[in-house]
Amino acid sequence: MGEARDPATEVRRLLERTDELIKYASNRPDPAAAHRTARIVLGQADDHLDAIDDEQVRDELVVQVGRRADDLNLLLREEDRETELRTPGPAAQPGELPQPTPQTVHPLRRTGDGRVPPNQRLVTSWPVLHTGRAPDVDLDAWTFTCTGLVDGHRVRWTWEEFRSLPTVTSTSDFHCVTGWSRLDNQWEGVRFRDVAAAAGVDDRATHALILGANAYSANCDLPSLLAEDVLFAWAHDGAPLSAEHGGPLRLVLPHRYAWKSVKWATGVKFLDHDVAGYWEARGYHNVADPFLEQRHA
Ligand SMILES: Nc1nc2c(c(=O)[nH]1)N[C@H]1C(S)=C(S)[C@@H](COP(=O)(O)O)O[C@H]1N2
Ligand SMILES: [Mo]
Repeated sequence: MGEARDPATEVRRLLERTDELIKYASNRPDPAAAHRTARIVLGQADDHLDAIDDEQVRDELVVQVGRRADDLNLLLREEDRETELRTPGPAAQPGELPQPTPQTVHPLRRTGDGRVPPNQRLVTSWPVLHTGRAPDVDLDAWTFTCTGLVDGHRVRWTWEEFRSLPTVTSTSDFHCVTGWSRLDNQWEGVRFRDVAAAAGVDDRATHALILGANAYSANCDLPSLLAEDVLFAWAHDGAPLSAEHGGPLRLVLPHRYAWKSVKWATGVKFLDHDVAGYWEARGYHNVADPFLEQRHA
């Protein structure tokens, strides 16, 4: 027996192995098998995370392990589906119920505790996650636009006008689909429902698309958006929202995976039907309830 390795070193070593397996999977006769092996290796990395004493190092590795888990689960989900298409099961007998599609097994099997959704790890730092570059926003030129089923089909506010809507604070939890959760975030902003009311939303509206910089968007049914703790926020834990976290303004939608909490929000389109947002059109779940683990479509 060699000397026990430091858990952070062990996680990094296993992450490297995972990356190699993913990188070379397409050169192998059975890429899906390589992906399944990668998921087992990643599961071993995950097993060492709790033993890391340094919180900052642990958070950083939680984020890295989570990203790979999400990538792998998405790949395996597609591969499972392709296999199913190639090998259809026996035709259902009359009266037989259709069998549910097998769910991708998450390697990081941890149950939730009522407050923390299943397969999430707590972080105390606040990771930054987004596609593309954080935009440089000039508040003097900033506008927020509601379109679709609103008064006159378009309502537009300047920053000053937007800030004159009623300000509230709300404490809520934040769950990223890649597996980290940050509890007790104190947000300051304006409730989505107050924005909707000020825009004069039509009774026919059933859904909304929240728009962000760089053509990012997320969709949600309107009743869920009208909940008390859904905010457009400009401050977090007592400090103005930084540009990397979506400042000057972001959506906070606590009861959905965090990809729906659109950063650098520029407006809302109110609709009488559902339209997929950025990630929802790329294999992620349309609803995205973290407690039901609705990660991928
Ligand atoms: N405009 C925009 N908003 C976005 C994203 C993005 O790529 N672009 N990423 C989402 C994802 S996946 C997450 S987890 C959260 C992360 O927010 P944070 O960086 O403040 O932790 O922002 C969400 N909002
Ligand atoms: Mo995320």
